[in-house]
Amino acid sequence: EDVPNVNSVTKTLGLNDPTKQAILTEGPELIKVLNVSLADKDQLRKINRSSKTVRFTRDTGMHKVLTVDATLSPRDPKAPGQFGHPAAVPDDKQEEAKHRWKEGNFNVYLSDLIPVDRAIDDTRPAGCSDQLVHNDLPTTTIIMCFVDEVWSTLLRSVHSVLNRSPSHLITEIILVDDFSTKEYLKDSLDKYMLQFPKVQILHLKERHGLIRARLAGAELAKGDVLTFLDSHVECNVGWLEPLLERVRLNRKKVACPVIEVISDKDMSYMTVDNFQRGIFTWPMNFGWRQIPPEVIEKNKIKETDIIRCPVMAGGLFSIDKKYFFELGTYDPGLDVWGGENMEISFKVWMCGGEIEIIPCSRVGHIFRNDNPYSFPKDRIKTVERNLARVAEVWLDEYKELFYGHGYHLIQKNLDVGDLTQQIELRKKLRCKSFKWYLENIYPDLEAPLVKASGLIVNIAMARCITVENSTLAFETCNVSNKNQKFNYTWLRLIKHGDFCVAAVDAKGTLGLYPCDNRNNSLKWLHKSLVAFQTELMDHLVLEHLQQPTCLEVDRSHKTLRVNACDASNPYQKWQFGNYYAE
Ligand code: UD2
Ligand code: MN
Repeated sequence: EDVPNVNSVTKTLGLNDPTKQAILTEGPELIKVLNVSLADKDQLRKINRSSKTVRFTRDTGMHKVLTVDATLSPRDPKAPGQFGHPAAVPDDKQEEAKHRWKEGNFNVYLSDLIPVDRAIDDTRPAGCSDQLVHNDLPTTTIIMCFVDEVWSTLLRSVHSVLNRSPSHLITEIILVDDFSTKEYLKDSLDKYMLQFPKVQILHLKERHGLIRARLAGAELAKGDVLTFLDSHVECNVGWLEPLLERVRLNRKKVACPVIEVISDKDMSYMTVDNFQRGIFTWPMNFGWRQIPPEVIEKNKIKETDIIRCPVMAGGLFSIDKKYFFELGTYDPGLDVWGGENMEISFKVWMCGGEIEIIPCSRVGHIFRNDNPYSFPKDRIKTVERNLARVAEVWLDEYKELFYGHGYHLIQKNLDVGDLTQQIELRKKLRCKSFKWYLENIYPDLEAPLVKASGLIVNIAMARCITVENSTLAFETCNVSNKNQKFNYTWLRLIKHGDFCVAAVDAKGTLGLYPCDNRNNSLKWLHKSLVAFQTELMDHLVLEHLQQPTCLEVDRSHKTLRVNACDASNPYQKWQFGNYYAE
């Protein structure tokens, strides 16, 4: 019993989808199930009269991804940059263009020259336009936060959403102005956006930083799904439905588009290589890594196949709103910029979700060499502090790798602030361990818990350091002797169980001390490329002392002690049994 069309009633019922099933019930009794396209008021009235309650449930049918693109026949096909082609600065405007670069750290002059609603090529892999998505996709709120964004670029971002998204799926577009200083981002922006009822602008009263600015937007969102975007993007045709389809499939899937490149120099829209995963290297630097060709071949991975990612880039993704709040959103203690992509990625994976790149969804982004806005505090310190918060909450024992690779972080004595709530949250959500994450989600990351281990052999004498009744001796090496086994940690301790090798008195006698990561007198420099003297690479250097002091064997007594370092003295050269990293 198909019923044709009605929209206004959908609204009174608080439903956004044009096609639903009407389930007619009387008390608990099911009377009838109808497929209704809710555009026909009369039909709806009839239904309402004939039953006590009208309940609407999912229409589980599917349709081909909609090719919504209001820019397909552009008003001005000859305009610069049209169709995503490169634009050029006229000769007599070179100076001006150069001058304006710093307004956004990209070619602002050209951005202003090209249409705010330009057309771009459909860069989706073959097959994407034939894919099916469900009729009852969840709705989404677009959240775009910005600080001092370039006018034309911000507008182009908004127009690309409006022009290339099925409007029934967009509940609203929330622009969060993170306390911009530019005048045009106040009244003029508000005025301009009046023509688009779906666009709301939230002007923050103080600088929140992108993390808390996104959260301010999320608090207002009414859609089922949150879709975050940067404020200098161009959404390509068919970008939205494939993202929402994944979230509909499983509300714990976090869906990211392929991020394409809008050239900072000529504003051209460029596609990127397929098969890229979001990854990180120590100390938590985000990067892209191509899936190796042999893996693609062996597993017959297609260009349109979804790619699971250890981490996301950060800027562009769709997440179920309820799930985002269940996860405790972002750590609101993260400041300004950076690290939040690591946090949300670890949180999602370790607490039951998944992060995916959806190749049929493509969004261009202007990558810039430097942030075009100011940081309230030192930029580097801000990012390091954010990352350290993430490491402290999510990395478990692996946080030593983070600090070991960013060793200066420890020396700086970073104040990461209060973490109790974040740690509580992780417990409450019963999230898995970082070890689980490494083994299951990112097995190709090298993450040895220690830098070196095993015997500590003296090169000149081929004898080994040995623990004897809680003191240290020097004996014939024997790989099966447990008393000769040590770990050299990322934090530069030489550990034997819970005890650490140390110089125990002023004479330089060697002994064991209870380990303590904060005790600098327990730290030895060894085989570290970043060490202060490369010729001492094979030495074990006590780094807390003014004068480099090295572990050595006293030739006559064959005992251990520390002494002034001497690069050519083989009695000061040591080798561990195994090395796991540089
Ligand atoms: C990437 C992400 C970005 C974010 C960042 C790490 C992409 C494409 N971009 O760097 O979204 O995850 O890594 O934190 O994945 N903004 C504010 N307030 C601020 C600072 C920035 O609102 O205090 C806005 C800014 O205007 C922009 C967005 O936040 O729209 C992201 O900043 P970005 O473009 O400088 O970051 P990006 O792309 O270098
Ligand atoms: Mn950006």
